[in-house]
Amino acid sequence: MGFSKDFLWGGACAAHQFEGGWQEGGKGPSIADVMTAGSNGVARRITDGVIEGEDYPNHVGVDFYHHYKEDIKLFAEMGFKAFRTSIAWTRIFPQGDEETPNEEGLKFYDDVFDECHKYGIEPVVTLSHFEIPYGLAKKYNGFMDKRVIDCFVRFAKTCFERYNGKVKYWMTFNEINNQGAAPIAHHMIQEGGILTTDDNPDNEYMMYQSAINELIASAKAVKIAHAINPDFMVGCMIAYVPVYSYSCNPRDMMQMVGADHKRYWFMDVHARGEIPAYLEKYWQRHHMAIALSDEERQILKEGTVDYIGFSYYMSSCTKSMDDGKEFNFYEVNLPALDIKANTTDNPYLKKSDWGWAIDPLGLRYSLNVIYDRYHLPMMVVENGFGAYDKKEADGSVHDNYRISYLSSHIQAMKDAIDYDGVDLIGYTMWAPIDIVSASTGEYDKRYGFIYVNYNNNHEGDFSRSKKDSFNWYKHVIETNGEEL
Ligand code: P53
Repeated sequence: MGFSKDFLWGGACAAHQFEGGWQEGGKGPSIADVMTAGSNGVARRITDGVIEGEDYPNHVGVDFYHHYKEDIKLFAEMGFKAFRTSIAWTRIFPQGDEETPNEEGLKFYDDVFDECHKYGIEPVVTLSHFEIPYGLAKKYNGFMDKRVIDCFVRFAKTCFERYNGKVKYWMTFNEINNQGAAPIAHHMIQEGGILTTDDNPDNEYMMYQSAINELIASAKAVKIAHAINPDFMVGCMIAYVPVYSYSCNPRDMMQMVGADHKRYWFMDVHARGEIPAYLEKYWQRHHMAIALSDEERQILKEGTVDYIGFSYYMSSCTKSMDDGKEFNFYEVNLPALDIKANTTDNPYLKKSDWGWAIDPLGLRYSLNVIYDRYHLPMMVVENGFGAYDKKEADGSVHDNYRISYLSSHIQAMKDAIDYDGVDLIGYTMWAPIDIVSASTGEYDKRYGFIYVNYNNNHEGDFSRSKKDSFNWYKHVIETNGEEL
């Protein structure tokens, strides 16, 4: 009973949010390098190149680039079995479309992965985590151009070959489905490298076209990975925010189905290799001519994923709009960005300071729904609690709210294993060390077990210290999740 003996306990970060060193070792600019800092409730802006005087928090991150030995040592002290991070694409291909990779960038990740293995930590690697080269965005409008598929595949193949023997678990595109909830500029730029604006009427079409191109790129990468090493496990990465029906009104229930279709078709393609019928119908009805050849459809079929990686932070809730003739409205729930459509507060749940509904049982629900649908192994590759932490005069941080969030979610996973029999292979919480928030670009939205002395006003020396949750998580891993 409980978690398997070889369960992958660990933590997850993404290169652009914690490495810093944005121009070191020959690195080129990524899309994250032209994103300004926002704040709670204020979205980040994308600038036309790097403009002097603007605040770009990802340029420095929390300086993992120079602290990786110290940080990995702290992860090891907690007993991590796995560490999920991403490879910054622009360290390897600075502009994105070069023929040959940048050796200095490749060497950096050799060092990071070697450091992990020194402590018996298994690296779990995302290839593209909101870090598409800015060069590809500028020159090709990102994944709108099919040539960018080849750029990604070259990047993926380079990594598979180079880190064969050091990395076994891979993911292709982080939270590829966020752009599906609502084709807003922020997500389209972040996930597809498409330099668009919120008022562009072509956003929805572009979102579908570029997402399809990303899925083709992902499928090609999966095939290449297995040819290089049949033991490689290549997964997808979906932002799983289950949508609940507000009531038992059949209209609300159908609204829920429609919202699910908008968000999760990406997972259907990744796992089943086919465009779901509801999506083909949607494209037809809305006269969207999506370029997808028979040959590409075949690639999708042949490049299905080995496991489902997903993030879980919150659930959302939807209510039908009585004027609707069809039940496929957009569903989004990003209150921190003040984006809300057809979602409604769930009266049974409390929220974080950023408006994310706290719902541990929703994780058990999600594990069931996903497992029932695909029967594939699953990994919860992100789950965590962003909060304002208070550092006491003696340097301690009493983050019992984080412990309570994480322990209730781990209990939910345990129940899903013990009662529902789902196949869960790992849990990498987000994020073991404080880093820059993706949605708001803040330092003060903290997730870590490890406190980083740095804040929104760029004050601090990046020194690391342990919060109360550090020893708590260490004990969780020691007892293999038995004592929460
Ligand atoms: P931040 C939206 C909804 C759920 C997760 O988010 C999301 C997003 C988009 O921001 O992102 C993931 O930092 C993402 C990470 C991110 C983390 O969740 O906005 O994969 O890069 O940092 C937490 O609080």
